[in-house]
Amino acid sequence: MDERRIKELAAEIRLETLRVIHSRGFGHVGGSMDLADVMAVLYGAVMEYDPKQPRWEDRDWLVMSKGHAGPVAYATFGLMGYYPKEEAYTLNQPHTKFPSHMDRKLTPGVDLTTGSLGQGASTAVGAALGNKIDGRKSRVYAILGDGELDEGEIWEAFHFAYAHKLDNLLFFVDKNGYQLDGPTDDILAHSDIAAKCAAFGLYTQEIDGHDVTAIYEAIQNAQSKKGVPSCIVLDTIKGKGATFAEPKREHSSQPKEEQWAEALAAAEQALETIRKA
Ligand SMILES: Cc1ncc(C[n+]2csc(CCOP(=O)(O)OP(=O)(O)O)c2C)c(N)n1
Repeated sequence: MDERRIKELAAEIRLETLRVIHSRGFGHVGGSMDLADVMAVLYGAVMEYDPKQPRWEDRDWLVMSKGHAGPVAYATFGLMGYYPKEEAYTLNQPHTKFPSHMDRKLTPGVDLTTGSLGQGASTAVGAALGNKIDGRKSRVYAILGDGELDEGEIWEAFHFAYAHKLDNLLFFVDKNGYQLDGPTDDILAHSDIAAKCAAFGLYTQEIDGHDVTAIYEAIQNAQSKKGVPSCIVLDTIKGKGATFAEPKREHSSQPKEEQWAEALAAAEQALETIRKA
């Protein structure tokens, strides 16, 4: 992996994610911005896909089970060439192809529809099982939120994935410590998430979710394990890189125009700094 390029891509994704949400004026900044690094590694260095053929049968799949993180996916897909990135500056407008939650029938690059938390884990399991039955090498990557783990369906999906030895399936848990109503520990504490995932039979690692090299190496390590599904718990900061959202770990934000200007300028600066390094 070209670490410098992937860090640059992550900064591009952060800037683009802000631009996408800015086009609507408000939205799910927190849980989108914290995924820029894992999206950069997946789309810049790991996944097999063809932006000109989004439904290519041998592609790897992404299931954004926390479907409210649509903006970071739309930014990534635009940057990777699925469509001109400016098309996503219609976020959640009437007749847009870019709804706030992700819809496989509307947006090129979206493999499965999500938004009702928990369901993405099950559909990811189905996609991984289907690819195995069809003899495809395709891998399925599913991104879950730590608040989303409150859904019992997630644990059923883990159980099924283990029992069916789905080693073509990798779950990420975005452990940012917050959900919609506040800190995850105050709402339904999970204790040690990685230990729980491991107890369900997933080969589990926990890493800094903003360290692109650690993410890449953990994915390689996971993929070397045969006969077992994997999980990577990403320790992240909700709102990472959005000046108005990060300090308060905001879930959704509706900043004033001057706050948008400050955030966009900071994200541009962060990108410039990486480009000049
Ligand atoms: C089944 C279901 N219940 C409730 C919601 C409303 N909701 C949207 S986002 C959210 C919080 C999710 O928290 P988390 O998974 O930690 O996401 P993150 O903090 O990473 O954005 C909730 C409760 C939903 N989308 N689906």
